[in-house]
Amino acid sequence: MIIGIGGAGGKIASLSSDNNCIAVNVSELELSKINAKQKILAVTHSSKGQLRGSGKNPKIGRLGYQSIADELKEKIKGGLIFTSSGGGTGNGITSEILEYLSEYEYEIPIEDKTMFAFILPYLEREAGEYVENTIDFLGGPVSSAIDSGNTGNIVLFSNKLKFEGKIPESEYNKMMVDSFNSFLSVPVKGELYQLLDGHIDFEDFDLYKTKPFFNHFTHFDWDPNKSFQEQLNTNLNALLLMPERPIDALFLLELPNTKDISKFYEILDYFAKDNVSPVHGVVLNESLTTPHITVSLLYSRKPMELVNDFKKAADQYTRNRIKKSLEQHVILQNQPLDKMNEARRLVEETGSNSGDVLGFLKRIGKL
Ligand SMILES: Nc1nc2c(ncn2[C@@H]2O[C@H](COP(=O)(O)OP(=O)(O)OP(=O)(O)O)[C@@H](O)[C@H]2O)c(=O)[nH]1
Ligand SMILES: [Mg+2]
Repeated sequence: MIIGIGGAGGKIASLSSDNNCIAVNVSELELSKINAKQKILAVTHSSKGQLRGSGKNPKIGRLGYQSIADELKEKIKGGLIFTSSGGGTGNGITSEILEYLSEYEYEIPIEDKTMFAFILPYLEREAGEYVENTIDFLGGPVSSAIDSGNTGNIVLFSNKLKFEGKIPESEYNKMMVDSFNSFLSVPVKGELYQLLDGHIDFEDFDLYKTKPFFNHFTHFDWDPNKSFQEQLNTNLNALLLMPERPIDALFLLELPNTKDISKFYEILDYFAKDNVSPVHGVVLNESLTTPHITVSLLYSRKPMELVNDFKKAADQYTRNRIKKSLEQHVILQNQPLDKMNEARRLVEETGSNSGDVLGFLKRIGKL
């Protein structure tokens, strides 16, 4: 199930599921504006918060979580959560969920893992509170959840392009959803079209989605006669934060004919430099005129690096206030990554997953 938490989360979840989602908010007013299959109102014990939201204060979101914790813990299993990182409601409630997952005593079954998509603010144009809340969120609950290995993929959307490109909110939300759908359509295409090489099915894709790393996905027309590295670098997804060197990858190559088929080995060569053997499929899609590739890179970041990525995405914009907040997080910098690698190995060893991705994709619509 797709769950949207807070203002941005609710709008984007609703759009990506054709209104077939769960919207969560402390604000009755915001909930009333969203089309969703189910609406969950969290109780804040403050009449202002109940009507208007947390007022950029994650503590209010966290308080609200207490009233809906048991219900949410069930609903998030095997689902996808959208939330912004800057406001009070989405940040507060999702922080509690991430902390619950981080501290969970048992191993979370693969089919119950939750995927997350966060919408980060643009430093240069958005309110200071949004920025500070995001730094606390990335450096705290997000990094401990990643370290615990108990989440699925985490997608880091940024509002940078929205502000720089002066793109209306509804259009930008649609761009984000379309981009996500192109990644989610990989196993559908893998089943739909004639397979020429490699193999991608729903089970492979499900397993990939449950790995506890950041996911950067993109898609572009592929020129078999040009360097893959260059093409990838110029076609990274401008809606997402930049990725690091991948620790895992997946791609689906659609060819209009079988002429250049052996060129796909060069893509494997590119990933081999990082000791990555991507899950991949090469299919025949005769409706195309040029080859098209959908690629996903999984990468891991330490908390401080994550916060730095966020800063870098906003063109190294510095403010004393931000620097101060960053300094408070320096202590987290040396957290070992071993736990993550161990989690990764465990995930890889536990084999395939039988979650209902097709149903999931149908709910998202457009596929
Ligand atoms: N891309 C995008 N960003 C949005 C949208 N709505 C809000 N945001 C961003 O989300 C952040 C604000 O968070 P909201 O989701 O509105 O806040 P909330 O979780 O409802 O929390 P409170 O309103 O403080 O209770 C800012 O960075 C906004 O730019 C949207 O529809 N699309
Ligand atoms: Mg709100």
